Amino acid sequence: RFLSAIKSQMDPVQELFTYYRCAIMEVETKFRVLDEQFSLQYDDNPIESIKSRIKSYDSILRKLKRKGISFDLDSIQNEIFDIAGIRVICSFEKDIYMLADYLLAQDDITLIERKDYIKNPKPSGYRSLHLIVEVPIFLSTGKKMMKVEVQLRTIAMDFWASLEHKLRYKKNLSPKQLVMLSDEMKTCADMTKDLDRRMQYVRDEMNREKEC
Ligand code: 0O2
Repeated sequence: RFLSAIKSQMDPVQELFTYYRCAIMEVETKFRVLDEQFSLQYDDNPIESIKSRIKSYDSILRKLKRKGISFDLDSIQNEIFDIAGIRVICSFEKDIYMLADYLLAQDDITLIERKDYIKNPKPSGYRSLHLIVEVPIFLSTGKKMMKVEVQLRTIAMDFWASLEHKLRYKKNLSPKQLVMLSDEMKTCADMTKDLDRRMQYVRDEMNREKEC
């Protein structure tokens, strides 16, 4: 009886997770279509790679607790916007803004929130463009609107964020080591910013030469 009680609670959650997976498929396809089109038209792929994930159940519970929100399906859908997450990795910073503009111009996409941590990096040094969008998924029962978080970054920003994310969860560091390594990561963040700017410059110059 205990198991069936848990199962009856889990089933609606599993159903919701399935809808989020469908929403990821929809948005991911939109990015893949744009990448294909650019490849055909300009012989250039703006997207280096795409990573998608559904937020783990534990991580959702932790976030609800942190925000002081009770656990129910409505709260999950209305308060947690990053259950479905897509990370789009580009080589160049300008491509991030171009892809974001093309995605948001599509008439079935609604922008809920935009956070530009490239123009306004976080104190940690974190840079990425975050978009919370709403996208319809079409089920046998009708249309359902789902929220998806899109994180757009360059390869350099992603490289930095992956290591910094690991640093956050390292438990065996002394406070002194943590401060020292966080400072080092801030220096690395400045270096990735400079690298992105210089790589963009080289690409712009190459394209200008092509046009002449
Ligand atoms: P995971 O495991 O990456 O999914 P909100 O969602 O608005 O309630 P918040 O924290 O203000 O809460 O959202 P924010 O900062 O716009 O985006 C949160 C996500 O961005 C994080 O997800 C990270 O993926 C990424 N992020 C934000 N700041 C940093 C940072 O300083 N370093 C790194 N490495 N990543 C960052 P989660 O929830 O941490 O989990």
